[in-house]
Amino acid sequence: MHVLATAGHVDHGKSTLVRALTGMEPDRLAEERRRGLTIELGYAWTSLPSGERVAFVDVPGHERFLGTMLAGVGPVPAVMFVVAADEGWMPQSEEHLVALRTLGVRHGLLVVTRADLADPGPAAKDAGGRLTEAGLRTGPAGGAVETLAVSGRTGEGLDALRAALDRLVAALPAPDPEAPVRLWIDRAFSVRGSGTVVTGTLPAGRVEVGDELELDGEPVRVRGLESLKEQAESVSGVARVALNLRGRVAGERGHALVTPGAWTATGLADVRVTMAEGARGPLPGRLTAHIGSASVPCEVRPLGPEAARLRLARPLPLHVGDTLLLRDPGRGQGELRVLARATVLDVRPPELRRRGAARERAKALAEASADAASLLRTHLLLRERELVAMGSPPPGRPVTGDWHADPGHWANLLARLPEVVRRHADAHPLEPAMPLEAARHELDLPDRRLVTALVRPPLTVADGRITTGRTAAGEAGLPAPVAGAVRTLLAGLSSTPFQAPEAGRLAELGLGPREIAAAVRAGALLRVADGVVLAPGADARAAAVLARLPQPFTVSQARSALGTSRRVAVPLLEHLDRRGFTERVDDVHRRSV
Ligand SMILES: Nc1nc2c(ncn2[C@@H]2O[C@H](COP(=O)(O)OP(=O)(O)O)[C@@H](O)[C@H]2O)c(=O)[nH]1
Ligand SMILES: [Mg+2]
Repeated sequence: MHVLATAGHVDHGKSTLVRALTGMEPDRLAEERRRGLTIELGYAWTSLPSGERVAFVDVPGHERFLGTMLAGVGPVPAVMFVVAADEGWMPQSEEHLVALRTLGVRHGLLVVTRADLADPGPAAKDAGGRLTEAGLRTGPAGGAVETLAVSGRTGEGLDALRAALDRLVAALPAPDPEAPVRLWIDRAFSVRGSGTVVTGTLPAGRVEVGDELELDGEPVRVRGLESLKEQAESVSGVARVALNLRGRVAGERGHALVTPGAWTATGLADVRVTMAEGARGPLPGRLTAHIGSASVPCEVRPLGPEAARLRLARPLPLHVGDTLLLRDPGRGQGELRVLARATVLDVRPPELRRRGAARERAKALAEASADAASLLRTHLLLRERELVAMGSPPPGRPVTGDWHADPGHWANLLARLPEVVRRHADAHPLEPAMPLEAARHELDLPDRRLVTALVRPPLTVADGRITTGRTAAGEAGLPAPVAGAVRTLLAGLSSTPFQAPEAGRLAELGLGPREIAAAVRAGALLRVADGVVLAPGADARAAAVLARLPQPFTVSQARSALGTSRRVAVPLLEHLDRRGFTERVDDVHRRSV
């Protein structure tokens, strides 16, 4: 199936033409029929000579309904542009063409209607030239727009138009059936007994009965599916679809049903602004942004000559590369209201707090494309699913897990890590190996796995810490000053192995509680109590001395046999009890075990 929208000035014969082609009535409202004026979007369909089915979204041409016209054209890939032979090019012909050009609609054909009332030649020549100039074409790329003269009244020219429509749809690019779904709702209503029904033009992707989609962040289940009034189990874009949704769903025009996780719902977007043909800047600060069937008030913050930040009145599901049309709802009659195209470059723009941040951002945006490489340049590190939700498939391989990195940023991190680890080692000589978490914090990384991925020889990771790889094994991993102090202390203990040095002596050697703890961890000292340290193995030697005493013995006997003070003897004996070298007999006696 293919979906085409109509376009053109009011009363030029759009609805009459759709009626003549399809036998269906696009103007469904009583008011529309009474006034002979399209107010709402109309829907009708038919089969072309080739058998291809084509559905029309018939739009209003009246200038008051430009918003509705844009909602109809927004999700549609091609147009049937209508100009009346007896009136020729008119203001809304111009406005619609500017809108199509701004939205990037490339495919279409020109129908000069009311050919029974006037010679279609002059209108065809004039309008044909304008459409071709606007880049519209009917056939393959590089071709021109085809022009057909018809009369909706006599039926003249309709067969030729049907053949031309076949040529038009044959040249339309085939949409990707695997694309994520974004179905802009153009109608929503409740059907008694079957919940909510929403309709729209599905531009790409596939919807199936039973699918779970999201509407404004809420999950919704597709209970039933119709396309052109026929029930279906599954429909691929491009197609007109009607979805029956389970439960009471607050769907309305301008909101979209989307594949969960595949879009970024955002109220803030950084964009490249391209002024519409004939529009002049600077842009007013308040405009209406149109995309799909949505029209949302927005604030425009200019950042640079072509860059701006849009703050939308409500979040929309966007991808980078999306095109928004910016319109001035306040303009009066005869003035061009379509002002600019905004190409989305970032859907999660960074805050601009620092002085000069806006100027820097404008520079970055000027060089940005709507792709993952540009997103990574701004965001530095992104997970695969974030890139997907932003609308850019990940480039190349992840740096670790599902993380993708800007190559420049990653190289910079690789260069910084050894320095960070070295600084940590210098600041923490007793525990020189840097915890991964500390390195993560220091490098401001969102995931510890990224730190691990940055470790390159001579750095190594063990037990959740990064070592510089320069610690000498001979000193049991102790920094040189501590190792030296320990050596001095042990030398002093060699002749009097149980005379643990006093606190003053330890301080003199620079051995505070942390240095002692490190030396004990390294196996260079034996700590029997707070502030009481001996050489490693001193406890076994003490046990041997005590075993030669008459059993049981008192603390006092032990103290003199060991040649030390009570300050050392009492905790040393308790230590020996704990180690199982000695045991208590009563309150005053112990014996060797
Ligand atoms: N004579 C003649 N009148 C036409 C033709 N097409 C449309 N009209 C008339 O022009 C008026 C506007 O047509 P309509 O289809 O509503 O225009 P729209 O506003 O572009 O949808 C109606 O009165 C139609 O009957 C045509 O080919 N020949
Ligand atoms: Mg009409």
